[in-house]
Amino acid sequence: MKILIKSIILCLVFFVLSSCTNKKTVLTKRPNILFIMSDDHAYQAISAYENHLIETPNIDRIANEGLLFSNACVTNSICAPSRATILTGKHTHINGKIDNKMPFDTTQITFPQLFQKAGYQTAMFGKLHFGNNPKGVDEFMILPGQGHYINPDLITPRGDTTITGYVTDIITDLTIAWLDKKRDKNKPFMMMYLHKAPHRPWWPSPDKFAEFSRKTFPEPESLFDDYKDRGIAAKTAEMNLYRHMMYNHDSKVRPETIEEMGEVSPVVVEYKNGFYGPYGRANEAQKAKYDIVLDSINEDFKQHWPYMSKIEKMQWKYQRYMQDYLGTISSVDDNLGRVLDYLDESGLTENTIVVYTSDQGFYLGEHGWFDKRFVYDESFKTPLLIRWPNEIKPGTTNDEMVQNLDFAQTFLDAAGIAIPDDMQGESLIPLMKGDTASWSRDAVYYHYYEYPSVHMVKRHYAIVTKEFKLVHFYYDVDEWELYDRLKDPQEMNNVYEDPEYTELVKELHAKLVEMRIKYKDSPELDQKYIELYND
Ligand code: SGN
Ligand code: CA
Repeated sequence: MKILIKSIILCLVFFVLSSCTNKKTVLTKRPNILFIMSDDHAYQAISAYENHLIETPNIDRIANEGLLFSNACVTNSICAPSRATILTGKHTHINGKIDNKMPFDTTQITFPQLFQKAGYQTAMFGKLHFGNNPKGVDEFMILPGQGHYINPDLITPRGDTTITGYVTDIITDLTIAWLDKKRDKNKPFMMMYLHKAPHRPWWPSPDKFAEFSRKTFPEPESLFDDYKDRGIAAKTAEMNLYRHMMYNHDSKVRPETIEEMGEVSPVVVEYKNGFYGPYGRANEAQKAKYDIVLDSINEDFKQHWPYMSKIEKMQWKYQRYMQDYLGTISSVDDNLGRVLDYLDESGLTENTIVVYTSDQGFYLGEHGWFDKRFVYDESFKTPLLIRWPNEIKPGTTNDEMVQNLDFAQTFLDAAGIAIPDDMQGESLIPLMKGDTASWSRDAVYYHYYEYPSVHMVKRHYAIVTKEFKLVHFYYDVDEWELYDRLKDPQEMNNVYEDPEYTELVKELHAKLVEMRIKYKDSPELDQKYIELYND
């Protein structure tokens, strides 16, 4: 009898304990998601990818403690379309946000709405650059449009406000404050922490401006590319450092210096009348700090520019560009460190998926360019680093063709939320857990539209595998390009007409047709978007 009672009690204790544990498992199982995205951050400027330009120890931490995707890419290498793809899990020809100008149909479902509905707490801080306020977020403070580096204005559900300081620090302060003080600690969260940096015109904080303006950076091999073995699109794009990068707006030569020196070109003419980009927003104390560095840049320019050859001008602009671009990234990295430390200190690290990415890549002087848009690697690829303790093996790398198209499904899958049937990507969870065998995708689809427009990159679509890239510039030209990604990683030779590749070209053409059908793109849609754009 005693034994029976004892076992009943034991059973009861076990039952109570196990039901408690179960409950706890259910609660803690739903992971938090911290989605971190910067704007125009090239993978060449993350030391986990390449370390010839900058050390980014905090971004690298995500890869060291998690996974780095070496072939991550976007569907359309420009800001708002990339964001629309991320939010909807659909290609831009389906969600309609084909370029930065076309409005987004806000009746479409975006993934934060699904998280909110599923009981997640949702928040967004920083640069959305989408044309609309976000849906499905409990709390947001976003920059209007491109936003400002200095003393940024912010849109909030309670009205607009302006905060004094440097944008990257401010976005981080807001993010940490929400995590620490405002969220309901009994619920999982999905947080979007979105940087403006390192977007043009690349304005660092005063201390990084001082630090980085003293550095010299190695030049890329293709800085003086003459686009000889490429098509018309590469030859006519307006993003060459020598020809199109502005001395005042981009390189921070003062309008007064330009006035004084006479024929300095190219410059943005209206800046001559006193307005000077982010500097114009700075208060006197901030200006005083920037002035110290601006004085020395301008002095150097006055002394050397009149005697510089074309090559030296290109080199001078490249150094100025890298100093400022990388200076802004150094702030992103420091601030990310603050967030990762906060997760550690508050015990959130273990159950939080941390994702670092950019809305697309960027040219850092490769092919003589800045900006993005092309399907050529530096802007087609985007950084993607993910940490998920106990699920992702630390220090792993994956080279599958994954896209920003996959993010929504990945996050929903991780949270156990049903994935809408019409999303067009795939969950990356199997790859994140090391299961490459079940991954069947061997090619991705790309389509860029915004033309004619700033930088004049012609419309094109493409199919890209790990080995090859077949591209069609189809708008006011009809040109095909093929790159052998393994033999020619810098994409200097279009081998479309090379007889050695005839068979492969045929195969890729057929595959591209299949792919356009699979993703529901078509010549009719191409035409529709040309007409809408020209309206
Ligand atoms: C601005 C930039 C361009 C940039 C576009 C789109 N010029 O027009 O260089 O390509 O934004 O960028 S600037 O003089 O205003 O800096 S995107 O990230 O929004 O797509
Ligand atoms: Ca961008």
